Amino acid sequence: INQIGYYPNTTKTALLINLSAPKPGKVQLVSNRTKRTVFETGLSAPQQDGASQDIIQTIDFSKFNKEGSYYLKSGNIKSYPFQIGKNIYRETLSKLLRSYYLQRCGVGVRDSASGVNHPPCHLSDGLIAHTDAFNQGGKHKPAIGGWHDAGDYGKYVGPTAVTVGRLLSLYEQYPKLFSDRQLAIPESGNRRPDILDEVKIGLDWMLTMQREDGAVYRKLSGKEWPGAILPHEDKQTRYVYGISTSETAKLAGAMAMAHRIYAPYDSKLAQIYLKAAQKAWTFLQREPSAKVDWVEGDDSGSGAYLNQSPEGRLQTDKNDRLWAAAELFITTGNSAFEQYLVQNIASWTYSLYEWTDPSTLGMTDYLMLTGRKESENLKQQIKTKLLQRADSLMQKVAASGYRLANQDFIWASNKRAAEEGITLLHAYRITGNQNYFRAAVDQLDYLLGRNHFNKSFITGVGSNSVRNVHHRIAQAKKIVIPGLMVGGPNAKAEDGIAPKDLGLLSYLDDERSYATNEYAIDYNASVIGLMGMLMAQAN
Ligand code: 9MR
Ligand code: ZN
Repeated sequence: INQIGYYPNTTKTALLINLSAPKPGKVQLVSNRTKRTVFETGLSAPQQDGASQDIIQTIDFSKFNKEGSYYLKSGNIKSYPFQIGKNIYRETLSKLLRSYYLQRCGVGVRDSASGVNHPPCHLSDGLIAHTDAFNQGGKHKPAIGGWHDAGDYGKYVGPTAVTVGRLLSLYEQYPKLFSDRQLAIPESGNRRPDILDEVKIGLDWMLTMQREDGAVYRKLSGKEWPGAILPHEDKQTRYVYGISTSETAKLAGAMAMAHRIYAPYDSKLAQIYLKAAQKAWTFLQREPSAKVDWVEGDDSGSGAYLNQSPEGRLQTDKNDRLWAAAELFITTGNSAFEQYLVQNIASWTYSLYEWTDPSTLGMTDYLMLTGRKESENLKQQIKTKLLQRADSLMQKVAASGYRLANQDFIWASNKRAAEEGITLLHAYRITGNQNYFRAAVDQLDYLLGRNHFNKSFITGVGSNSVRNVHHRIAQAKKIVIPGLMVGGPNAKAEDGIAPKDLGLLSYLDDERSYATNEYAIDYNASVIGLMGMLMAQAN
């Protein structure tokens, strides 16, 4: 089951997996309060799921729509309890969002609710790598603040930018999901929605990674991966690596969005964001092809986050530039940016939103936010590509026992499930076709427990959720930090801990499994995006 629950007026399915005969014929939906059966339904014929080899039978209780707390019963098998209700995700959404506060760097975090507790960390960030003798001297580039990327303490412009982009886009589409005092963070009570206070942490750190000429450094980290220590105990020298046109373009996209979204609250700040975006774009005009300053060894103590070919060159930054151009057009109305889109749309494919390619966010924003008649042609092309993508996802969902739109069981497959769900919801919004909506629900059902492991992939959410996340603070403190989504099944299992080559089954709830059981800021952003869009469109 989805361990949180189901909306009253849409699809509700649970799965029975790998039952040995004899299979029970009927399934009862039982009220938790009265212990009475309130609904009875059958089981589908067994279907084998290709990605796991599991034999799956579906329980469909969509017809039942009364709010309340229930469980499912089939012979002597009982499910965890779950809700049917209109507001099932409210608390979970806040939990997911609040995780960013716990990732803050450069400040002390004292949080009794989660047990995260450490003094200010990484206060010397950072030294520009390769400026002179790598270990002595070097130019200082103050870049304190921001969020630790994941279970590690690196800070990276790529994932920060796509995180900010996903969260701001959700806010921009559905501001009513958010409010001041929603997250109990230090800024709560300042009359600005807490989500904007939290996203500002990421934005302001990205500003520090920009050079005077507009170019942006890629990342900030030490040369060695720290052990399971608290962040303030990580005393190694931290370096600023870069410059890259990819990160420069991603910063432009995020800052252009930030300008229009923060303007009603703080016009001075909004101006700073716009200037940063424009400066970045100006730099890109001077550097029309993809370029990165990268030296062997740069990635020794941090994630590579490099869209790199074997020769060490950036493959492309075109999709980053598209995101930037779209957001700059929406923000400024300057037709030069729209022209850039017109020139590049033919070769563009609608793909999955991630740090290697954030272009779909720009294109869907353009679809939603551009009202002019002159834009119809471009919008039509974006729509066509989006719906092609959505229809290919629908085929994957139909062929999958777990009804999964993402069949790439690689690093961060859970994030991919969430992002494909978002694409399906865009298709639903455009067409009104309920099938897309239902398939999007399927993706969240999977993440929240309707899967092989009978486990919710988000800590502290659901009756049986992942606990042993690869996360240095959690490991050092021996705590479970709530509201973190882990990467999930990854057949390559690069950590050598989770089982390899098992598709959907290549996953282990083990803190050593960084390739399947780590959390990252951009994973949470994707599931927040999916959940928030569902919440806004469900009722
Ligand atoms: O999420 C990232 C994934 O897309 C990459 O394939 C993988 C390998 O480079 O790295 C993942 O990001 C990790 C990063 O490298 C370091 N910080 C933790 C991130 C989550 O595991
Ligand atoms: Zn830190």
